[in-house]
Amino acid sequence: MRKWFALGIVFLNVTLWPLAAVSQQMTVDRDVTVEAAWARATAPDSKTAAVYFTLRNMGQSRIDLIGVRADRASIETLHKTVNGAQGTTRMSASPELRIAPGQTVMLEPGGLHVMLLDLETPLIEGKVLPLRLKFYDGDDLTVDVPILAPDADGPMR
Ligand SMILES: [Cu+2]
Repeated sequence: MRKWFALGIVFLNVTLWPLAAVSQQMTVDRDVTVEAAWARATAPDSKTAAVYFTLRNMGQSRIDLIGVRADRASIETLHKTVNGAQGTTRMSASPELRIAPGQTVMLEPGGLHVMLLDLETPLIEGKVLPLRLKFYDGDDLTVDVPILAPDADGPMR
């Protein structure tokens, strides 16, 4: 996993087949990639954090991300930052994320992000946060999210 992240891309298969049967191959019709995952380090007393990544649907069918889980937080939600009147911003919850075939969805500052609430321990720069993505068809995917500096703008490309 770590080596793949050094390349910036993790390939994964989203399929109903048993995992062992597909671990060495790409499925033709249900493929999603997760790229450029990152999060900012948090202050010691902070209870919230945002996680960003890019999802790409390489397959032929729609992919629905229906949930996210991190062991160190008690609540995880999909958020969207919305610009309001008078230059204010607020965040609203998105129940799920639908990715059409060929579509790329970027979670990034100022837009969609995964919000972690009630963090038990702060996110430390240089460490990795395992994040489990859950898809509608029942498949899970764990992404090792690199934790960057508190003022980072994103992973180096
Ligand atoms: Cu948020």
